[in-house]
Amino acid sequence: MILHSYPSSPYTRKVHIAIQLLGFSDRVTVRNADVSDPADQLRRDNPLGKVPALLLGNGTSVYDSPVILEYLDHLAGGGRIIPREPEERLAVLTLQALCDGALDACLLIYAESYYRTPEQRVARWVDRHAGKVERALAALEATTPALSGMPNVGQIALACLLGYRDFRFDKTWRDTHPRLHAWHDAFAAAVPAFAASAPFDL
Ligand SMILES: N[C@@H](CCC(=O)N[C@@H](CS)C(=O)NCC(=O)O)C(=O)O
Repeated sequence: MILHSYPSSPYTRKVHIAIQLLGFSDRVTVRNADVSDPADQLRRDNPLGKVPALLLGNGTSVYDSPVILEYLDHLAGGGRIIPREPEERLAVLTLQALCDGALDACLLIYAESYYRTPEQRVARWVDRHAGKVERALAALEATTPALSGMPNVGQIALACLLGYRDFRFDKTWRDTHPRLHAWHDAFAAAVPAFAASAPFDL
């Protein structure tokens, strides 16, 4: 399998963590895609031109990160990082959706500062997305998931969300969300793949 990846992408980090947790590192070749290059192989394998995308041995490709994690769980026999039991499964997938949605908002806020000059930036747009992140973190602080055994996709997404806050934003979330702070540090200690996939800019 070939994983179209990028080292600063939090969604790609989710996939790297799952690959390591499930023992698939030897079966996946990682390549860094150039999301800006129309000729990059990424756009052939994912018309959206987004990482992560996983090209399978049979030539089909799988994206986006929740779908790739679902595929990896299936490949590992199922029920490893996505619970089989419907109620638990729904809760875990909803946790993943909340964290991915907060990440989407973080990326939009970052893009506003990356692509636009200070004069072009729209405070109302940034505030709207900052509100999503704020509400998501407040909800997560109130219902921090228990951590024991194999992490599930919701917990993986939560770790990547908090890691992305550390990477692209200030670290004030740690002071304002003490339970999430403790949870993040416990996850980092329990899951070596988290530190191994720490984001960086190329
Ligand atoms: N919902 C997608 C989001 C993927 C995504 O937004 N990836 C970003 C990198 S962090 C990307 O490839 N952006 C390039 C672009 O949109 O052109 C997922 O979970 O995989």
